[in-house]
Amino acid sequence: MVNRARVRPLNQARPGQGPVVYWMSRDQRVRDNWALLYAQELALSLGQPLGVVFCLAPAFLGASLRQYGFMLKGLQEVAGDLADLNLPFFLLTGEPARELPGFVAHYRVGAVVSDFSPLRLVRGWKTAVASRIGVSLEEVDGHNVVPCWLASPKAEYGAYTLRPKLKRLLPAFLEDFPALPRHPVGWAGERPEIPWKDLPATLAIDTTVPEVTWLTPGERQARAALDHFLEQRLPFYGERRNDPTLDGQSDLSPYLHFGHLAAARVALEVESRRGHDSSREAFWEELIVRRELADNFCFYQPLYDTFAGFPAWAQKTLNQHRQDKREKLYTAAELESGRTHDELWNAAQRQMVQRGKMHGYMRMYWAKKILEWTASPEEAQAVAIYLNDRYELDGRDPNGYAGIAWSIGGVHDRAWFERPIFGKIRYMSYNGCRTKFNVEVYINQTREESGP
Ligand code: FAD
Ligand code: FO1
Repeated sequence: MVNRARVRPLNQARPGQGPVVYWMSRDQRVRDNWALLYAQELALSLGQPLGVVFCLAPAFLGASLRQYGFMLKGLQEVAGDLADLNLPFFLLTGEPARELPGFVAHYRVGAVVSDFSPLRLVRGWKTAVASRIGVSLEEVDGHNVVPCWLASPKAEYGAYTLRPKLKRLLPAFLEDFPALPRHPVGWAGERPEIPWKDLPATLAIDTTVPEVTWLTPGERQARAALDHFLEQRLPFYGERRNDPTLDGQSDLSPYLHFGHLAAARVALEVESRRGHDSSREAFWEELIVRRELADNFCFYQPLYDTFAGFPAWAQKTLNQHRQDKREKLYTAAELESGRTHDELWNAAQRQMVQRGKMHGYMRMYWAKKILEWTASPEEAQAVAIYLNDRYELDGRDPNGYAGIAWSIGGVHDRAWFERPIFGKIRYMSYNGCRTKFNVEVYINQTREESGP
């Protein structure tokens, strides 16, 4: 049974007669998917067919072919796996607020189940759909181990305030997933063919940011990447994760962002292993505390991508330093092309543009330098979000809005020694990086990555 504490109603309607539909958006997977498992339980209790629908929005927070290509290949694998379970997969294209109600009416759907995202755009879709369909819309948080609205009733100050709440609730929510049985009731209506290969062209997707080739999308590849991380990298994560010249991170974020892999699955696997406690602890802090803190931030702070979303102390100190002289000023275009005076920063920018995944340690330095080299914190945050969401495979994610707000606006951080421009926002320097890792090696590596 799916823990009903993971489920919350988004309208007052009750499930009616008719097929049950899982409106898939964030958790784009068949295995380990609480929203899909709950939708099936509901369908079985009503003796109804079950279908899965994904609505392809024509534009999503600056996503380009790089992200849509990765996502569509993953969805094609989902459609195939669902078919093997007697479950149809429907791909709608257009604005979800319009397409979903049309779909519900056309197939006389009796109940809709959705997964959870705290992003304003997605919440706007859900609010519109909830009010336009005459049947129930329920939301299931299968992205966080502890449902976001249960972990805390408010925006947390930092990891240190959310961590004890998660520790207390985790035992009840970190549970293994049942396998999804083949659905006994067949879907009555027709199932339109999905023109997978011509979709990008028909969707007029921005193709200026090419797909990556070093990472293969989909649930199976995500599981393989998890196994590789557990065997080869987890034991050294503690000491290697902050050295961008090493492959010390898991490289799981694109799979977690698109939901090809459940964070709870990663947590269950990490917990089942023994030894390397400091590495497992360090990884746990990022995977569970930092990631669920980011959803907490976006869920309770709707202004998560603006200056107003910064804590009061940070707004105050940044305001006090608005007039400070900027030694360097770069436009968004100069920053995007990685043509600054700082070779280390340029290397990080190059890595993001070419590889679609900047090293986690460099993201902090990268964002903080944008604050230093632009005319205002607002411009810095806007440029960082634009570049992050345009080039990162894992972009357009609460982790990104929280990461950028941490770097530029002190979110989930504390005040540090006051200095020009930054005020009391934590500062990071080129020389500081030199004490942490071999800067030349990182710079040369990213040059090689960009190829000839
Ligand atoms: P690992 O170190 O292997 O971590 C495993 C998982 O833990 C990650 O996949 C992620 O889900 C979580 N995690 C790790 N670090 C953080 C963190 N600081 N905050 C929240 N969760 C974390 N992450 C994104 O997923 N998308 C983004 O767009 C993004 N933008 C960022 C921008 C800035 C300025 C900063 C400072 C951080 C950003 N992060 C973002 C967080 C972090 O850098 C990435 O999650 C991480 O580098 C992804 O690589 P990985 O999966 O190999 O990380
Ligand atoms: N979710 C959808 O329901 N429909 C989309 O068309 C869609 C496009 C998309 C493109 C890039 C990307 O990074 C995410 C995208 N998502 C889409 C949303 C995603 O699945 C997550 O819900 C959020 O990004 C994180 O909350």
